[in-house]
Amino acid sequence: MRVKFTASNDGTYIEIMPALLFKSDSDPDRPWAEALTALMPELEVRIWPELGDVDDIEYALIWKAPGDVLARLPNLRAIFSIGAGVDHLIGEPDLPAGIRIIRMVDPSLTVGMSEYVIFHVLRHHRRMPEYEEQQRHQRWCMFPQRAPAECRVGIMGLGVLGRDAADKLAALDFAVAGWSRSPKTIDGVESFHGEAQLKDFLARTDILVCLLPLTPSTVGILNRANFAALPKGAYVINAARGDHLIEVDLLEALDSGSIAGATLDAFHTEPLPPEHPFWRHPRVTVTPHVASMTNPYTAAVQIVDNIRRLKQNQTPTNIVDLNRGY
Ligand code: NDP
Ligand code: OXD
Repeated sequence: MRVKFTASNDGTYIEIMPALLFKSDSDPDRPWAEALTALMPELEVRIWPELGDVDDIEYALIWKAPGDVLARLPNLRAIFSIGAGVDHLIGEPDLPAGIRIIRMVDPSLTVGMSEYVIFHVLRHHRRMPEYEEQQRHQRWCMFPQRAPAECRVGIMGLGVLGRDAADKLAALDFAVAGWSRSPKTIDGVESFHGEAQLKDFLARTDILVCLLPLTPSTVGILNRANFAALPKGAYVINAARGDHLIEVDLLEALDSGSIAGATLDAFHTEPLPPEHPFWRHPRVTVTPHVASMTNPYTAAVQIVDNIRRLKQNQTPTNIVDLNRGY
């Protein structure tokens, strides 16, 4: 790390903080600059494309920045992802080698995701789309209601987000299981792991929730073979990435009745093109990649904490393992 000093008013020398570059086409820059400098007033936040002297920039906070933007920063030490997912970075061909990538772990992002998952699980479980359809026809008909303990929710991915959603659904009395790469022991949640246990996990799942990172081993995991392993009439919630889903396989499974319906928050092409069949499908609920959103005012805490760690040559938290891809 380079340390620069400047003369202060009282004649002493104070250290100049390196700068952080912010770049995102979808997140407003002002709240981020405000939130970061409230916690670390000496941090200079530069907003793309105003790079200034690139030698000063040691940190980048980004969402979907082309790798060549980062390759222009000779003294870059860490890249902070505005989102929990880092697939937007890892696939970048010009990403400078050897720079640590730090993913977003933020309490309000976690709460927001659990809220989304619980809402869509309950909406399906309590048959709300059917009651809404009835209301449109002034029809009064009571459907049988299953207890939550009879409804088996299966969460793919038991990381920061999947674990929180699993705990909260279990507290609501749902029969919850999770599937991850490594085994887990979680009170009230049945744990499955690895390729070998995937089919058993799917076979016991009435509502499948995808909260996996997008990596070469999870791309296309919501596919025909895995839909066929679910009980007939299962429901699918994809709150992770569009490329987890083979869209035509879902449309086929919906048409055949093997899948009863789906809530989809992320898509292969975003925004979802107007002609896409998901928009008009009666059993598909579309949300525009809003399952959970990073709140700058809470998320800035971990970024500033990690900048402090880096300055003190300590290991930052939430570093992405580039071999695993998450
Ligand atoms: P984590 O890295 O904390 O957790 C990932 C989980 O997935 C871990 O349990 C991991 O297993 C498991 N996993 C990874 N690869 C495999 C595999 N091949 N087979 C089985 N399990 C696997 O991620 P988060 O919980 O923080 O976030 C998950 C994803 O949610 C993000 O990557 C992002 O894409 C998405 N997201 C979407 C948002 C939206 O608004 N739509 C908002 C925020 C996030 P193990 O525990 O064994 O390592
Ligand atoms: C994320 C997202 O990864 O918002 O955080 O998609």
